[in-house]
Amino acid sequence: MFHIILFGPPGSGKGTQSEKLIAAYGLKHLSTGDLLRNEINNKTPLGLEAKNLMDKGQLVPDAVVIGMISSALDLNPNAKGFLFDGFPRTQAQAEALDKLLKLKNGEIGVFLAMEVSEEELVKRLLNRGLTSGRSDDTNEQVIRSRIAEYNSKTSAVAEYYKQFNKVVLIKGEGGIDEIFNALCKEIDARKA
Ligand code: B4P
Repeated sequence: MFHIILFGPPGSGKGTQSEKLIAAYGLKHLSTGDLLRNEINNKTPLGLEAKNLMDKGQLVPDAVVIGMISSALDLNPNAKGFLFDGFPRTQAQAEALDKLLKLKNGEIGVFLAMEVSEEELVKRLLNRGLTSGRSDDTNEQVIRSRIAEYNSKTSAVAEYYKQFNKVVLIKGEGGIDEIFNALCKEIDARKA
């Protein structure tokens, strides 16, 4: 089993590239953002709590997202491998993921970190907000809070995986296919 973490700030292309990668490699896509939006759409108590935080650009508590990922892993015992998109976002989440994978005799194969400038991120997300219906994409202040949350809490996750030599930096600006090809090259080099 080969597991991938697709990492980067909000708007860096994680969701966009995940769709292409799962089609190319037959992986099971686990996006904590999608799982949370599903809870919000179903108006569950967890969804109501998450919406409150997401609308302010803040992270949802670690215990909530770790619980969601743990259940998703259990629900997919026959997956060829997982593509983690938007998870882990804190060191506590990273440590929990490593433990969960170890229980299944697995580990992360590669940590792909996409790098995009702040101005490009804001531009992309405001643009997506015109059509996505996502309340966290329509307000520039909220977008900047999400980026600040990434810089203060999430970027350190890359440092955590550097100690295991798993981190590869990918230029996340340019054409979608060009970026996809760069991601595939790194995956193929490690999968073989
Ligand atoms: P997520 O759902 O993970 O969303 P995201 O980071 O905003 O978007 P993503 O990075 O996938 O978007 P993409 O670039 O593909 O998180 C939402 C919220 O959920 C978080 O703020 C947090 O509150 C909460 N949350 C989620 N996971 C959590 C966790 N683990 N712990 C705690 N809280 C958590 O797309 C952006 C736009 O860019 C699109 O319009 C796309 O078309 C465009 N784009 C993509 N690639 C491009 C390119 N190369 N050139 C031009 N445009 C491009």
